[in-house]
Order: sequence, then structure tokens, then C-alpha cells
Amino acid sequence: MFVKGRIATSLVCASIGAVGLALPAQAHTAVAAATTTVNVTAGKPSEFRFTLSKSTVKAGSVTFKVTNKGKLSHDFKIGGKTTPLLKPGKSASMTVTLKKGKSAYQCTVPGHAAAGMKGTLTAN
Ligand SMILES: [Cu+2]
Repeated sequence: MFVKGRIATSLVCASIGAVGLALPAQAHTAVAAATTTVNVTAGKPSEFRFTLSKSTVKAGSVTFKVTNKGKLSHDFKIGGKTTPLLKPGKSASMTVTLKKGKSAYQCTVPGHAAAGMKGTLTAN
């Protein structure tokens, strides 16, 4: 199993080209898995809360799949981007590049962040 995995990694590296071959194999694995997906639920566990499937992510490209399970419309803002306003039951995906450190997120509907619809996500 381990040997088989090594071969697969080598093929990925080879496809990147001569520049890629100069880097250690581990770097190629990181490139292949660069985009992290975080599932975000708005309106859960209570109306003015977000639940994120991950509390830390790798810095770089992060896709947020936001679903509104509340009774009011909500959106999700992080890293300078905001999803469309989502009606109850609706969802949207958004890809953001996050730098290392803490990124604040919030709902931009007036009053919602103040009521608790905010938090921070750590990127390493
Ligand atoms: Cu909201």
C-alpha cells in the first residue's frame, strides 16, 4: 500500500514538470491538496450563530460551503469576500485565500454580528 502511494505521488510530481521535480515529494502532496473545504452552517445551534466544520485550516485557498439552517436570511463574510444573502434553506460556495493567522468572519446583516454571528478561523 505504501509503495503504491509513493508511485502515485511520483506521477503527480512528474506532471508538474522539471521545476517540480527539484522539490521534495512532500511539497507536491501539499500542492495537490491545497484547497481546503469548510462547511459553514448559519442559524445553528441558534439563529445568530455559525457552526464551522473546522476550527483551523491551512493557509491558502479555502472553499466555504455555507448553508443557512436558520429562520432568517444570513450571509457569511471572511477574507474580504461575502456570500450572497442566503434565504432559509439556501446555500452557496465561496473560495477565499486566507493568510496565516486569525481571520474574522461574520454575518453582514445589520445587528447579526452584534448578536453573536461572528468568530475567527485560524489558518496555519
Ligand atoms: Cu445573519
